[in-house]
Amino acid sequence: MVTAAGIAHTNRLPVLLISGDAYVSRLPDPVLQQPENFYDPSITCNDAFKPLTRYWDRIVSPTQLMHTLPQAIDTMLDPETCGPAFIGLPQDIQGVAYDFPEIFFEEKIHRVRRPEPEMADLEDAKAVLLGAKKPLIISGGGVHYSLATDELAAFAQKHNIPVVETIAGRATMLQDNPLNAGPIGVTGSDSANYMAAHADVVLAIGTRLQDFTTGSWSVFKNTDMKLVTINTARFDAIKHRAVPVKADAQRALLGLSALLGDWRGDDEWAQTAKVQADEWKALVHRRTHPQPGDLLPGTSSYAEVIGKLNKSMAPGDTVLTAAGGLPAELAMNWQNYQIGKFDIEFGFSCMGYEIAGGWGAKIANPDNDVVVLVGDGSYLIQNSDIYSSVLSGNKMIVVVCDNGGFAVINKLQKQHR
Ligand SMILES: Cc1ncc(C[n+]2csc(CCOP(=O)(O)OP(=O)(O)O)c2C)c(N)n1
Ligand SMILES: [Mg+2]
Repeated sequence: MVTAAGIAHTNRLPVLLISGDAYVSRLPDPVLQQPENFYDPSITCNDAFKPLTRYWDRIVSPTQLMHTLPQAIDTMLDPETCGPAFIGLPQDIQGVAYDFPEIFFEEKIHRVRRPEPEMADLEDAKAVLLGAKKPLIISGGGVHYSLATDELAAFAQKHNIPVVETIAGRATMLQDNPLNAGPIGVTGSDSANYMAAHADVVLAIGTRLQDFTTGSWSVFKNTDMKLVTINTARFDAIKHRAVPVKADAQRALLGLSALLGDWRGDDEWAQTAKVQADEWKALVHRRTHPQPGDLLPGTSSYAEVIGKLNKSMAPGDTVLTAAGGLPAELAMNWQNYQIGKFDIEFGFSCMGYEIAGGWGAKIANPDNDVVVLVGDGSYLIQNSDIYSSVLSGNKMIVVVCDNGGFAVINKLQKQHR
């Protein structure tokens, strides 16, 4: 559960974690599986969730639930604070009765908020963009979370700005959009990284700009590059001396577009994005269609598997992976024939997410197929999840790519000898 909390925290996913906790009375201490902290008896195992949750509480009186449950729910649903919430229920308190008021159990429909941008922030962002010769949009996972993919495409087209995608932001723009310059970063494309290297203004939308996106800040080569951000979270919006628009991505794109009016980015620059992306697509085609002599006889490559999947999946089908060599291969080689329906867990790149994640994706998309890509190493720690998914009647397709071990780790070990 702690690992799951970490993944949810990093990827900003709402999860409510409820766990038993040590006796508040301490009379039966120590009970089985109670590690006992020597210097602070109020610390229990559950304190391990604190760095990995957005809301944490230990219920030492049932009355506290009247405050804590609404706080936990709202924390998970607020786009700024969204992430896991934790509630610890000590063993003796679980047995304490309390006459809750009936009103507490009334059904409540929650609406996910869309924070509006402040005009002053939009004006600042506009001023920077108007000075841009080579503007570039980085589209992150927040664009998906905000359901802002239509607004992204409209904004990019109206203002003639090339777009590159982070891993979480993959499939926010269709592949055949001439402004789509590919995935950025360490596991990204030469085209996107070329654009990032030359950009003078970067508009980063719904991204926390993690190291695989920025290549540990090596992808931007223009020392005068200016960063504008759109993010619901202040924490992300103000990173790296950005000019921040702290707002929902959809609302901010609409607001900024209205302010920019007919302003359009440079045609030659936009054309560069297309030339670069076409070169990249040719390379992807070559990688996904190995020629005789490229591979050992009788073997296949990750890229080839991904290329075949990409072609064979029906609209509405989801592809998903998390750890090993597959995230990079999928991020690089996937062509966005549809928006979304694509999930690489790369906040942690956590082995163990794949099949459980696919199971969740199937629950969310019961009418379509979910294809889970998993390495042989990751498969070893989660094959029993398949059993659970079958028991619950959620069919998924699991593609196990067996390269005889922890290949990515082996490669890293050898490279850094
Ligand atoms: C829970 C967890 N433990 C350890 C790691 C570190 N790790 C990353 S990839 C990997 C090996 C994965 O092997 P496999 O699934 O066969 O993929 P391959 O590297 O062969 O592509 C390990 C141990 C991790 N990402 N997650
Ligand atoms: Mg392997």
